[in-house]
Amino acid sequence: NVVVRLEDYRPTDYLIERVYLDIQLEPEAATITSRLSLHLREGTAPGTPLVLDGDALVLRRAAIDGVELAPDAFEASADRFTLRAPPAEPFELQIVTEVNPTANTELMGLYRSGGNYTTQCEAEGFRRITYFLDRPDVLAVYTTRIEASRSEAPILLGNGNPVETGDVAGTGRHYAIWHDPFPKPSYLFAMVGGDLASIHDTFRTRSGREVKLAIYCERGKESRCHYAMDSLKRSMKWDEDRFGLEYDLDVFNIVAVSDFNMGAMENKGLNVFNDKYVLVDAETGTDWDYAHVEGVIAHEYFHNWTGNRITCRDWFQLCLKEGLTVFRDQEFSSDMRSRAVKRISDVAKLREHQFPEDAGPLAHPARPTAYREINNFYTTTVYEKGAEICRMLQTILGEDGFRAGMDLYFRRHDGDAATIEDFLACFADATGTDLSQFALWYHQAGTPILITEHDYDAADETLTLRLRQILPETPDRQRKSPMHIPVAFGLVGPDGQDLSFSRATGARVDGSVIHLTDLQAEVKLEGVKARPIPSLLRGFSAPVRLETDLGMDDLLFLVGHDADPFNRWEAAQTIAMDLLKRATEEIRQGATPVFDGRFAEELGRLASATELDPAFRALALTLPSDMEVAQAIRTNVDPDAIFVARRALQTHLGDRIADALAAAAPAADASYRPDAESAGRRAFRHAAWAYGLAAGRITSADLAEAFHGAGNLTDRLAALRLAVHRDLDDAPALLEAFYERYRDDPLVLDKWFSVQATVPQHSTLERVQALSRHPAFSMKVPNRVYALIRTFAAGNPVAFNRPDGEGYRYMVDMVAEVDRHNPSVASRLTTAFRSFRMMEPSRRAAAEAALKRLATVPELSRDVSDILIRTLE
Ligand code: B3K
Ligand code: ZN
Repeated sequence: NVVVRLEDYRPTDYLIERVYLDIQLEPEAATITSRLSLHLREGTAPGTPLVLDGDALVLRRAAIDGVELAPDAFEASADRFTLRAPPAEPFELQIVTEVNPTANTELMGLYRSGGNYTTQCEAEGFRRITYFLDRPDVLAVYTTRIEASRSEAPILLGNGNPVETGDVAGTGRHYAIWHDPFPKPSYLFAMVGGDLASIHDTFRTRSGREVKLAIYCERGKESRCHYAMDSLKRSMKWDEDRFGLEYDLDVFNIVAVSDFNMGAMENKGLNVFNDKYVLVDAETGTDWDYAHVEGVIAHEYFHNWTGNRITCRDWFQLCLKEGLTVFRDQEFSSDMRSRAVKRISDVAKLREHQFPEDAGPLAHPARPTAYREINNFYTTTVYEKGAEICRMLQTILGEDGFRAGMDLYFRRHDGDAATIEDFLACFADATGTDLSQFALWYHQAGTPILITEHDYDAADETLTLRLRQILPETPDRQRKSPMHIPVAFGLVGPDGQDLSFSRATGARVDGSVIHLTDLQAEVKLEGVKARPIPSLLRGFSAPVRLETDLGMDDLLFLVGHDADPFNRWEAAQTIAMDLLKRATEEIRQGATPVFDGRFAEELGRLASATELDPAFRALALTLPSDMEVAQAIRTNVDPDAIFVARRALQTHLGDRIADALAAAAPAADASYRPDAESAGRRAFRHAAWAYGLAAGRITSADLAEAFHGAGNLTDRLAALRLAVHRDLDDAPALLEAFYERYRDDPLVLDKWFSVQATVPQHSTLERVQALSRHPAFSMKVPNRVYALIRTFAAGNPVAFNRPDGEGYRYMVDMVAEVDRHNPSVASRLTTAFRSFRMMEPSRRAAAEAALKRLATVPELSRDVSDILIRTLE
C-alpha cells in the first residue's frame, strides 16, 4: 500500500511525441502493437532507464527502431517495462502486448460489454492495454488502427477524426484508422468495436465548421437516444455562447454501454457512457433521468476544453477539471431549466453526500496531497465541492471577472497539463485580485461552520452583524487558517421587500456580499430604515454550515417573503430540521413529539402559492433527508428514531396541508413532456400524494389507480414507490405489474430493485438478500449492484443500520464478493461505512467489528483496503 505524494511530483525523463497503436480485436486475445516516438527530456542524462507502467500485461515482443530487443536490454513484468539503456537520440519503441477483453471484469482497460469492445482508461487503465508513461502530464498525438471481424464488430471507433477504413482481403476482417491531432494524455484514449445501432446529426459551429455527431447504442434502443442528441447540440451551443468555446474535431461520437463503473467518460471525440445516462423516453425514463442525461451529456462535452484541451498535471489536480466541469454543467442546466430549482437540488445533494464525506474519516481537501489509490478520489468533494469553489470564485470576482479569468486560462494553458495554482493565477492576473487566502478552499478539508448574530439599533438605523467561522478538525489533523467566505446577503424588511443600507463599515462588503476573511468579524450597516431580518448566505454563496440567531418567527417570515428563492427554501429547511432534531430526541426519551403548528400554516401557504414554480414548491415540501438530520445530530445517532420523527412530522403536516395540496395539485398532462415545467408539476403532484398518504386522505386504491392510469414512467414509479415504502395493501400487486411491464428492460428494472432496497424497515435486508438471487440481478453488472446493494447501504439508513448489525455484516460480505471481480465498484460500496462513528455505541461497535472482519479477507484490492484503512483510522 504505497502512498503517492504531491510533493514527490517530478516530470518524466522521457517524452512521447507520437503514439501509433494497432489493435487487433479478438474476444479472448486482443493484440496491441504500440509504436512510441520517444525522446529524452532536455537536461536528463542520456542512458537513463525508461520505466513504463503496466498492469496485468503480457508482453509479446519489444523492439527499437525495428530491431528486436536483446533479452538483457529490458525487463518486463505484468506491471512494468524497463528499458535499461535507451538510445540518447530520439527513437521508436515497439511493444506488442496481449490482453483478454472477455476476462476483464474490472471494466478498466479494454473489455467487452454485451459483446462489444470498449475501453476505460481514466485514471490508470491505459496501462492495462499497453506499457506506457501512464500519467496525465505526458501528452502525445495518437493514431489508432483498429482491426476486427466485420461480422462481430462492423463499427470501429477511435479518438479524433476518421482517416481510412477498409477490408483485410480474404480474412473477413476490416479495419479503421483514426487520428487525433490534439496531444492528449493516455487516460483520454478510447476505442470501441461492436455491432451497434446509431443515430446521426450535425452541428454547425459559430465559425461555420460542420461537425458530424453520432450516438451509438445497443440495437433496438436507438429511438431512446434523441434526447441525448438534443442535449449534446444544446451543450455545444451553450459553451460557445457562455464561454466562447467551440468544438475542435470533425466528428463527435458518443457510445452507450451497459457495463460501466461510473457515469461516463470524456475521451477525446469519443465519449463512452453508461447507457443509463443516454437512453431515455417517456416509457423508460423518469424526469430525473432526463435531467441527468442532459447534465451528464453536457458535463462530458464540456470536458473537451476543461479536461482535454487543458488537462491535469497529476492526479492531485483532479478537481481542476472535475470541479470546474461540474460548475459548468450546473450553469448549463440552470440556463436550460429553473436556476433556483437547480441550485436548491445541487445544494441538497451537496449536503446529502459531500457534507458527510467532509465530516467523516474519508474527508480530504478538494486538492488532496496524498493517495494510495487514485480511483478513490473521484469523490463528491473533488466534484461537487470543487464546483462550489468555482462558484465562489465567480461570486467574489463577479461574472465578468470570472469570465476574464476563464478566458485567460484558455489562452495561457491550452495544450497544457496544468495545476490548481495555474488556474487560480489566471483569475488573480485577469482581475488583479489576491487569491492566496481563497486558495485555502482547495487545501483545507472539512466544512466550515459559520455562526452569525445580529442586532438592530432603531435609533441609529444601524444593523450590526457579527460573523464567526469555526474550522472543524479533519483526519489529516491539519492546523487550519481562516478561510475567505463570501456571504451573499439581503435585508428583508417588514413588508417583505429588501431594505437598502447607505454605508457599510467593518469587514469588507461588496454590493451584497460580505467577505469574511478573519476568524471573526463585525459589519455595521448604516441607514437601514426599519428592523430587518438578515437573509444570509443567499444562493448558498459558500459551502458552509450556517448557524444564525434567527428564531421561529423570523424564519417563518423568510419562508413567506425572502426575495431570494434559495433562502426561502432554506428557511423552511431550517425550521424542519429543528423540528426533526427535537422530535428525534423526544422519541429517544420515549415521548411523543409535538410540533409547532405555525410551520404547517406557512408551508401550506407557500405550497398553495400558484404564482410560484411547482418544482420549487415541491422542493419546499421535501423534508431534510435522514442523512442530513443525522449529520445535524452528529453523535450518538439512532436512525430508527430519526425515521419515526420524520414520519411523525409528515403526519402532522399532512393533517394540516394535505387538502390544500390536493386542491393546488395540477392535473396530469395529457401527454408526457420532459421539460422542467412539466416535471415540476409532476413533482408537486407526487408531494401532494405523499402528504395525502401520511394524513390518511389517500388510500392504497387511489395510488393503485394512479399507477395504472400513469402515462409515463415518472408518475408510475412515484406511485409505486409510495405504495411500497408505505407498505400498502396494493404494493405487492403493483410491484408485480411493474416487473411484468419492464421485465426485459434492465435500466427500468434497476428502479424496481432500488424501490425495494429503500423500504424503511429492518426486514428490507432479507428482501435485498432475496432480490440478489433474482434472475434479473447480476453481481457482475455495476448498474445492478448500485441499484440494489449500494442503494440499500447508502439510501436506507433504517435497514443498513439495523440495531443487530446484520446490515453491516451483509454489506461487508458483498464488498468482499464484488472485490474479487471489480475493485472500483467494491470500494464504492465500502464508502457506505463512512459515517459509522457518529452512530450510537452498539451500532458503532457492530459496524467496526464488521469492518475489521473485512480487513481479514485475503487479497483485498488496493481500492478497498485504502477505504478500509482510512475508515478505521
Ligand atoms: N472523468 C470521468 C471519471 C473517471 C473515473 C475513473 N475512475 C468522468 C467524468 O467525471 O466526467
Ligand atoms: Zn468529469
